[in-house]
Amino acid sequence: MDVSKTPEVPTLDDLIRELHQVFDSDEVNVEYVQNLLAAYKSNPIEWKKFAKFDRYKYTRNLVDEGNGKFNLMLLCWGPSHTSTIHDHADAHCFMKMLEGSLQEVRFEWPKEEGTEENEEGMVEIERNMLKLNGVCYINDSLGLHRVENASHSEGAVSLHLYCPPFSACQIFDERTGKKMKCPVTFWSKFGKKVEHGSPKSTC
Ligand code: 2CO
Ligand code: FE2
Repeated sequence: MDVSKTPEVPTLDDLIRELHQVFDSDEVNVEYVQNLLAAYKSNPIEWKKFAKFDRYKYTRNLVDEGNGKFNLMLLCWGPSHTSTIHDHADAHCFMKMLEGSLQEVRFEWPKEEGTEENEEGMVEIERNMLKLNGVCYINDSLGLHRVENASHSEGAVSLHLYCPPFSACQIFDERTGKKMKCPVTFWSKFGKKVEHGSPKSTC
């Protein structure tokens, strides 16, 4: 594979095929993956079957398990839906907009609990607007983030790739920096709704 050239990625199936190839190797070339995701132009016909919304909370919808190397999922954000501030469990996180737009707010890792520096709450580093077909990347060394659908009327859909896959992350209280472990659950897998036992926990 020549990583200096980005191949054409006409369809979502092509994108998934290319991603399988890249993540076959143990080294992740972040820039190459970003370029691949950017090369795919969102076509709703190809991903509509995975896009399942909930009224109250954004949903995670598993698209592909990447041979155990990565998880590819669609996140569906209703108007005003927002995530908590969270980390990415030592994984690479790539994110591409498929519909609508989202705001990403980045934060520094909080100082130790109970110290004076911690009293001001969490420190914001930057804000990025993610527009249709745009791509962004984060990992724990770059900080934490919260993702928000700032629109009060329009939904948004984003494609996320996590490598390696993870089933729990940490969430943070913006005011105190206090952290909690939180499971990462799916609303649907491969286009089929997951039946949640109780409690229906997701962060
Ligand atoms: N990591 C968040 C989640 O899976 C979404 S924000 O983009 O990484 O809920
Ligand atoms: Fe995230």
